[in-house]
Amino acid sequence: MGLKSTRCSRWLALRWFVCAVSAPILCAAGVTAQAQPVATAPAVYPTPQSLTLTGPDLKLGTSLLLVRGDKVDAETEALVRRVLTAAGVDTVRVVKRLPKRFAGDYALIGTVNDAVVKAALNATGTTAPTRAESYVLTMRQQASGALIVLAGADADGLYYAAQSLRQIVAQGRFPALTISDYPSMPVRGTIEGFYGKPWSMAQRAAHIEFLSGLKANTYIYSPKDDIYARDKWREPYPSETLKDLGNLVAQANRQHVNFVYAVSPGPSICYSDPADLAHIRAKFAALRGVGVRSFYVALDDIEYKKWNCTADEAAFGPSGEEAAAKAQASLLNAVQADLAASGHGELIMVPTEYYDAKVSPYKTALAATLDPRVVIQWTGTDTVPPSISVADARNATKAFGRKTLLWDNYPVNDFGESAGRLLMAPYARREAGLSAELSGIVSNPMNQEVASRPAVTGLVAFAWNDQGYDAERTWRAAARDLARNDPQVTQALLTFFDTQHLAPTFGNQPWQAQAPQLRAAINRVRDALAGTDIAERQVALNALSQRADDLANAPDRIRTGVTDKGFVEEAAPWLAATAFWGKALRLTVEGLEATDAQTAADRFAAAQGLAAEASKLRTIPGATRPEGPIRIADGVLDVFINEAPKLIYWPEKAK
Ligand code: LTM
Repeated sequence: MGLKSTRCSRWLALRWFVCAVSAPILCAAGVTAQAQPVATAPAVYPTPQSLTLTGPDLKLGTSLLLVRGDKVDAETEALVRRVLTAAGVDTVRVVKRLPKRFAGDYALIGTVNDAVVKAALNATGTTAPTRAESYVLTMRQQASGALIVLAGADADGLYYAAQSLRQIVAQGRFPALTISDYPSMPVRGTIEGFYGKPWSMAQRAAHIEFLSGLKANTYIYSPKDDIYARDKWREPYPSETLKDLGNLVAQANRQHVNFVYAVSPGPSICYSDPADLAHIRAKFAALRGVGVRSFYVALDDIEYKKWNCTADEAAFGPSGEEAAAKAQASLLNAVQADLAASGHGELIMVPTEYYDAKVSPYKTALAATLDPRVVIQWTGTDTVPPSISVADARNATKAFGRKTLLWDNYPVNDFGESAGRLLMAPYARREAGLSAELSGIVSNPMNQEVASRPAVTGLVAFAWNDQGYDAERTWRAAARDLARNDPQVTQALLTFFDTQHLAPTFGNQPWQAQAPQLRAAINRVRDALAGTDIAERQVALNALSQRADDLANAPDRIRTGVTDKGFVEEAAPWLAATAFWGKALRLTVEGLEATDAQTAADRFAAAQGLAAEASKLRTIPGATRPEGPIRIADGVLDVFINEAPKLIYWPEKAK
């Protein structure tokens, strides 16, 4: 549906709003025709650094004249054209420059190096974007038509301007505004760095496309279970795999996402052996052959207190943390020198001590000997930390001798505490201000690619604009994206996400609580039952009963409403279990509302039967490691269903 078909009803709704809320007296006096619609700010994620409304919404006709700068890439132009089509434009004619006198609608796309862009920015009094990846998007009335200017400081910035335009137009409006935007952190994206079944090439392609829509610029390929990257890292990839990786790289390049390839030689490397350096060179050369320009050496989760070969003892001295750091640095410096000599690309590494920011002999030796151009990753104050503050990052800068790139182990679910869980809470507890101390953040996602998106959306939005980041709003926006803007499907997803809200750490204490919304509804019932106000009791039970129905119905609504079937497949056992638990909760509420002992006992027993059925469901075999029973709002729902019979007392015991 284009803009035009919705404009009339929106206008009427807006006029009603103006009359009812702002000017009832004027409306009563019959002067409604003069009321101006109130323009409102559209939702753009990540939150732009600056968005200013400049007038009432614009109207776009069906034909438009397009001015292109010299080096607009095909992907960006195609995206802008798709957006214009979605906005109801059916004819786009390319012209050389903007006219002196405007008639009709115009769009201009280009970078600040283009004379046409400079002229347009001057004419509209807009400050040109200068920082890397920055852009300006202006939509305004110009004479009788609309003028849309997308100006990037560079090709990336221009692409992001087009992505912002896409998001705005998808909301069915054409607001007059100026967005001036740039990323707070240079690196934003994902590291496919989990244990268990790697993503398929199709999942990776979908993920890269998803990242590009959020102005994220990095995808790091580092699946722990790719044998050619870790266990058998010396062996070359089969040509088919290499070809598939090349296709991904090409897509990533088109969509302004940097594809970084990581090798993990740590389990068996002999640092001093020239043959092993040659193996790394050969691996990277093969990947360079299919278009990769950025490389990574992963040295996490390896033994570093013992050498893998006796030659290393001769080269670096007795084994130990400090010697390991020096050996790693010597290898990485050689690889970095290769990359510098090849004239493009960068090197990233994750060290063996990645899980804290404490100064140690290993980190001190690494900081002192590793080429300062090599980017170092760390995961926070723990492998899965409860929070990350600016002070933590500052400590990491000190310990590693350079600004670090955060590897955020969220929403990854490959460790014991996360068995049976999808991690669907908002991205939270990262302190605003981290952009001053980090070069960026990449998320380690779940094996479930689509289900990872709500968390990744939050992470990349935070990395884009940490000061302007709103965890809850971004989370709801991510649900809306999955629901393709359908409000009921969005609500069903948020109800489901609440049951998967627990985010474990490596210890006993989770860093995000389980099912906060459901817990609040249950606690309200507990409090009401403890009190004497019968009306309040009924209100609380009604609310919980509604919540139970929402839970029971959410799976079907998600199955039919979420168009990305990947989500439905990945979440299948969780959706099945949610339906059971929703019905079990409903029966529990009925038990609490029952007017005789037998009915109450029957309902409680039926609820527990369904809960037992739900508890038998397990994760999809082979999909996640570790596997386990499916958890749905555990510690909240199961506890309440168990305890509910004890919350009321019947004088006659039911049989
Ligand atoms: O976090 C790092 C640097 N390495 C591994 C990851 O591969 C793994 O996915 C996470 C979560 O279990 N933990 C790690 O230690």
